[in-house]
Amino acid sequence: MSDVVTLERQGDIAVVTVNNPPVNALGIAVREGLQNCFKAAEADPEVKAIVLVCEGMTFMAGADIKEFGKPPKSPSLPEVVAGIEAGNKPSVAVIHGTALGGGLEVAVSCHYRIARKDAKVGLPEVKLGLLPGAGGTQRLPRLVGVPKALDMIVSGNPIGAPEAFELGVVDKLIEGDLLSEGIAFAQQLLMDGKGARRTGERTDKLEGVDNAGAVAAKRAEIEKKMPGLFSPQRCVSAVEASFTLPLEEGLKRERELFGECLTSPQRGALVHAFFSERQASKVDDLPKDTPVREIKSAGVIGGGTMGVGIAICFANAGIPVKILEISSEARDKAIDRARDTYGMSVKRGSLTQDALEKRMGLISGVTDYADLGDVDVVVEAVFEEMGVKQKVFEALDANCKPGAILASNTSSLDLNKIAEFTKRPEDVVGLHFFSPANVMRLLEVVRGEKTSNEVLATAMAIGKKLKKVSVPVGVCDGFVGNRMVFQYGRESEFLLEEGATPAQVDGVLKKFGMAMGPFAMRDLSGLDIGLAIRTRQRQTLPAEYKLPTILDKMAEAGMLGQKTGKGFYVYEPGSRTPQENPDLPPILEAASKEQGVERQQLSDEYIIERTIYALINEGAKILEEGIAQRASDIDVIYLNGYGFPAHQGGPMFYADAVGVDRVYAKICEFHDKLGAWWKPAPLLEKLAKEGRKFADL
Ligand code: T1G
Repeated sequence: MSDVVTLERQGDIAVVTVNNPPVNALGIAVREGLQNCFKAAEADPEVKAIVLVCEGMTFMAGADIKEFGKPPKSPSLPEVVAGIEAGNKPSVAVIHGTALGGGLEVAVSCHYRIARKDAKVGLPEVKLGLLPGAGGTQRLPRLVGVPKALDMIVSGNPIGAPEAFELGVVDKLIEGDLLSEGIAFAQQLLMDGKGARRTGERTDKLEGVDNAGAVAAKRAEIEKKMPGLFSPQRCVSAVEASFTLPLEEGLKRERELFGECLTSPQRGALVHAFFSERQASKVDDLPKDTPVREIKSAGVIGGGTMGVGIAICFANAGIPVKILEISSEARDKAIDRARDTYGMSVKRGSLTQDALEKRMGLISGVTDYADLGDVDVVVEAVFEEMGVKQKVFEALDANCKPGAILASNTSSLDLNKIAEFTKRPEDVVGLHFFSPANVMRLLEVVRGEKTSNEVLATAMAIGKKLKKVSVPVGVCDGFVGNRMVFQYGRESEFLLEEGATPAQVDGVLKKFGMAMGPFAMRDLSGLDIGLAIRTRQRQTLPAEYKLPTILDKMAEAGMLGQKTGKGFYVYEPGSRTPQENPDLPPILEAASKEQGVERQQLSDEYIIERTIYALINEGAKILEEGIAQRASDIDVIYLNGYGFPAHQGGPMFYADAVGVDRVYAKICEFHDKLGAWWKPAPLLEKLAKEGRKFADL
């Protein structure tokens, strides 16, 4: 027997135990162990029933993702689950934690399932560019029906054990010891004379429902919501086989479709995104035993949208938080804003009224810095102006207890300068949230020159506690995300001067997979923000760094985006639907004329190269300056903060996919044609010349 799967007999019950930390992934050793143990239990005449249980934090959480792309090793998971289902002795899976992907497929190949009430079950393969490849697309519909199976498999989202019980995936909800509950359930089966109940043989849930209609509806939904993705439609085709083919044929069809997904480039990108997100939380030069300060309470300075969003993050994590505002009116407004924000979640059904009251109970308002004397961390979210930051940090320095973490939410100001406003620069760190802070998962953790290891480790721990994707970054203008998005936005505007329209540029980038085009994004955030940065840059940048003039012209014409009903697009009152702005063409033509540029038709490929390669070039500079630890960290920032499509892996992964040499050659061409902004990053040149990738760094 392998040591990750063991078999022991308790009376006439065989107990198969999996112990493969951290998530009992179904690597080859586990698959071999399961196959051998179930075979041995079947062959043992003393054994009347089999219980499958896992040690550690969770039931099996799926295939071992690290094995993807490597030569397959027998037994395959489909073979293992087929053997389990074929067994003649009743088998019981005892689920805790998260039975995901192959883990749930093993569970549904068992004849019965019991689960801890707080457990979750799901088939998230689609999030990795795959589909359930060990019978999940054939067996889950037999348990929950085709419509629900389609929802679960195409969304990839898990469901809680109570819902799984209602649906019939789970036969009993338990609260006690996993093994005892499993043995008791198996003994009850034997007492009741219940034997093997093979999921693959159950067809009642497939009958009397318009399965074909459900398939057609799901296909239409995918076409509308995720047109660029490769695996969702194949998930549907696999589920379709569950009611159009006998089980064996359906399983064969599933394997064919799984194979198509396994070799798709999207699988590589999505698996890269999965592991990169976990890697990003590791700070390479931080000693493993760095102490982490305990965070039992928090303070937020500023009760605007950002400040309230940050306060909600702490309350959601169960941490009491005080919002400081300059007056009692502003303080009360901030509390009302928090309540309204939660109220919208209650309206949407994603939060109960009880939970709202519980979380609001953790949020209070203060007007005096002295009231923050007891908190463990303070995050300031005040106006982006150094003078204002100075006043705030001097006050924090004078009032906060020794050891309190003093964090700035600044998105572009120099954190090192902010730290110097205090006598404790080692306790100052940047926590750059993305708006809306209580929704966006990304958190840039900005490490100042003097930020101590302990404060950095604690800041990363705060990010994890707030369920953020925390990425450590260095200090520079815009850190990583905004520094790169500036290049992308500027190039987008230059394209308008060269002949493109906002709709064309936005359309091409939406087709590439971006959540929003750059101009729709600018209209949403407000053109005045970009203009303020542009004005500052005009004063500081050398002359050879030309800037587009369209924003200035639009601002002069009062076109500031959605807030004025007119920007790159026009918006009907109360509507966010962008429509063509008839007053824009003259402004674009004037800008082209002023820049001496002949307007022309631009290709989609050229638009992608001018915008996405600008991200890549800046990302390479960020890496060589040490502002980001890894190329994959930059990908994580772009995937989680800027709507970059996960199925493209992130800007640096995309550069590797296109070919660093090809990207470098194109950037050299742009440098010759367009000047200083396109000076190739030396790292890009080095990689191109050495035939290496960003992934090789
Ligand atoms: N394979 C390998 N390593 C995995 C893994 C997996 N499936 N899941 C997690 N890890 C590692 C992870 O990289 C990290 O490593 C550590 O475990 C803790 O993870 C045939 C083909 C289970 C909800 O998609 O969703 O089955 O950084 O930090 O926040 O049809 O991990 O410590 O070195 O995320 O508590 C389907 C993916 C696979 C589940 C736990 N299964 N995992 O979250 O911990 S495809 C999944 C998760 C499949 C079959 C198909 C989460 C979690 P390190 P963590 P967590």
